[in-house]
Amino acid sequence: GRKQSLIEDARRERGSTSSGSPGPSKLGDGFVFEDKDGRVTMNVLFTLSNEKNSGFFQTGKIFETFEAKLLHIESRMRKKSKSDLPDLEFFMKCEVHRSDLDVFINALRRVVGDVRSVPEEKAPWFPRQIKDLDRCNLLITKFDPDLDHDHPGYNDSEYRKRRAAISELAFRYKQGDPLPSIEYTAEEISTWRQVYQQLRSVYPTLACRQFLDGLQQLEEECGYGEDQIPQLRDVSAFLKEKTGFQLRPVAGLLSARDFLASLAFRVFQCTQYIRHPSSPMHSPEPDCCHELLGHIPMLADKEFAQFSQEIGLASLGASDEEIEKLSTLYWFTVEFGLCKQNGEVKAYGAGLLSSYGELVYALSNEPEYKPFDPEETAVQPYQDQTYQPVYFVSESFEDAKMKLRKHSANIKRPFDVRYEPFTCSVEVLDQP
Ligand code: HBI
Ligand code: NLE
Ligand code: FE
Repeated sequence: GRKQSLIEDARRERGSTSSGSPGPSKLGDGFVFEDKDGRVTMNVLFTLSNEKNSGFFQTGKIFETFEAKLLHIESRMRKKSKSDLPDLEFFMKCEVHRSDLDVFINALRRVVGDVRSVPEEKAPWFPRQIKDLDRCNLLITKFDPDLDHDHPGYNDSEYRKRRAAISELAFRYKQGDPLPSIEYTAEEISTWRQVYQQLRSVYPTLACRQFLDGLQQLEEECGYGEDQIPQLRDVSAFLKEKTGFQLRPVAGLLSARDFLASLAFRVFQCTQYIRHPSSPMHSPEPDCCHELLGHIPMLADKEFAQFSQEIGLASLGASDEEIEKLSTLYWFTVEFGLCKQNGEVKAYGAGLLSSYGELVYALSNEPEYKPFDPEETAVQPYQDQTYQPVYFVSESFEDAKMKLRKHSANIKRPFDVRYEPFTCSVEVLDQP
C-alpha cells in the first residue's frame, strides 16, 4: 500500500533496490547501532519557513507509514531579520527500523525540505540479566549438515534427522528450564568411546595440569568415562559447585557476540549432538565431545573460569571490530591455547583437547609457536576448517589473565560493566 509506494519512490530516487544488510550502518559521521530488534534511534532536525509550515503536519503521516516511534519533539522560533516572521526549527528524536532509515529520511525531505539526521550514539544491545541470554541465540549457518556439502553428515539423512531433533530441544530452551537429557544411541556411544579412549591415552603427556585435575574430578564425581556420554544436567551441577559456571543447550555455532556474552554470566553454551561417526578424530564444528572433553574440565578451574568470564564481560556492548578481536583472542586461548608448565609446553585449548589429530599435531614442533600477547594475537588471521598453522603460548593462566585485562581496559566503551553475582546481573556504570 502506501508505505510500499513511498519506499519504491525513494529507492528509485537513490537508484538502489537493496534493503538493509545486517550489522551497523555508517551514516554521516557517526555509527548507527541497532538494538536487538533492528531499530535505531535518530535525531532529525529541519526548519520550516513561516509561509509553508503546514509541511509539519505531513511529517506525522510519514511517521505513521514507517511505524517510526516519536520519542521527543521540540520546536523553536528563529528570526532571520527584524522585519521577517520567524522560521520554525524542529528537533525530533525517533526510533525507526534500520532497513527503512534512508527511505524514511528521504520521505521527510520531500515534505519539509532541509532535513538533517544525526544518529544517536548507542552501544549495541547486550544482556543485563541471565534470562536475557534467551535472546542471545543468533546461529551462524556454517558447517551445517543440511546445507554444507562437505559436512561428513551431508549424505546421511538419519544423522541429519537426529541433529534436527536435538537442535529443536535447544531452540525451545529457556533460562531456568531443566537441561534436556538425551538418550544417546549405541552408535553415538561408540563414537564417544573411540574419541575418549584415543584422547585419554595422550592427555597425561600433552594436557596441562589444570585440565588433568578437572578430568580426574569429573571421572570420580560426575560419571565421566568411555561407556557413557555425560548429561549436561549432571555436568552443569558439577561445575556450578566448582566455579559457578552453568550450562545451557545450544543448537550449533552462535555469533561471536552472543556466544561471548553468555560467558559474562558464567554460562557456557553447549551443543548436545555428537560428530559424525566417519570423522571421530577431528571436526571443524563444536559437538558434545568438544564441549564435554575440551571445555568442561578447564571450566572446573577457578583461574580459568575467571579468565573466561573476563573475556565475556569485555565483549558486552563492544563494537563489531572489538568483538572480532575478542573472538580471535578467545580462539587462540580458550580454543587453541598452549601454556608453559615446568619447562614444557602443554595444551589447554578446548579445540585441541577434543581432537586427537590436532592435539598431537599442535605439540609436534611442526607448527609455528608465538608468545601470547593480546595486541598481536587479537589480529592474527585464523581459519576454522582444519589444523591451525600457528599457536600462541602463555606463561601461565595468571599471566594470560593479566595481559587480557590490560587489553580489555583499552576497549573504548562509554560505560563500564560490573558483574553482580548475587542477582546474576550486569551493572552498567557511567565512566567518570
Ligand atoms: N558457538 N556454540 C558455539 N560454540 C563455540 O565454541 C563458539 C560459538 N560461536 C563463536 C565461537 N565459538 C568463536 O568464534 C569464538 O571465537 C567466540
Ligand atoms: N576441532 C575440534 C574437535 O575436533 O573437537 C572442535 C573445534 C570447535 C571450535
Ligand atoms: Fe569451543
